[in-house]
Amino acid sequence: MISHLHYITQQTEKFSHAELAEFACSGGVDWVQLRVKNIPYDEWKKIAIEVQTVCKKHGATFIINDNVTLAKEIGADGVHLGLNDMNPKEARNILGDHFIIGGTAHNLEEAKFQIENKVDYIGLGPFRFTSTKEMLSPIIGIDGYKKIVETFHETSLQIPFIAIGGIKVDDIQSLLELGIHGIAISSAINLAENKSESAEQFVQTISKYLKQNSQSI
Ligand code: TZP
Ligand code: MG
Repeated sequence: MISHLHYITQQTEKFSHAELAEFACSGGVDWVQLRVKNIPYDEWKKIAIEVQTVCKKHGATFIINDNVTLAKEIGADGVHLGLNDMNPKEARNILGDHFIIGGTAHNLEEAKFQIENKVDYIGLGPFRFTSTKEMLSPIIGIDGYKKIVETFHETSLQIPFIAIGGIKVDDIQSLLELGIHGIAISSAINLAENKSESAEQFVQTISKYLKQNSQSI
């Protein structure tokens, strides 16, 4: 089951990835993606094991960004792959059927590509501008999501879409109403004054929406 709320870690001046994951999971987050850039494999592995420990304690799903080898080595629950990372089919050959493989898409064509490559979910973004990611692709916006979701509804290609990029609590309803499966957030928790409380707000808002629309989180 792909969670409706994906939390993405970030190195901040004050807190480690594991500390931030702990705040998020204490607020009820049940899916954590470790997002680390430009560090040596051994350091990455150390951080990954710390975050994995937090996830295990809370029963949260643990996804590693970019690195299939590391996900396999430490037994993460899955990987998230961008378009410049390993091809999802190759990753599936290495990881087998029990790992979750997510892929990034910025538009309709890339979403089709990811579905053809048999990813389990698509991180589709950016919803709006965010400074969390460098070299940001063009903003999709609510109208862009609507078009993409509608196009897929008319086809046999079905996949959980996770909206990402600058998402706030107030965006949840309008995104889920379109048929978007869930959202991914980073700075809304990592840069919040009270991180667990912010996480809790996202969890509760999504849960309330899904209850009203008779799905379970
Ligand atoms: N891809 C697009 S935005 C983003 C990634 C990994 C980071 C999350 O953005 P935000 O605004 O911090 O939630
Ligand atoms: Mg990547």
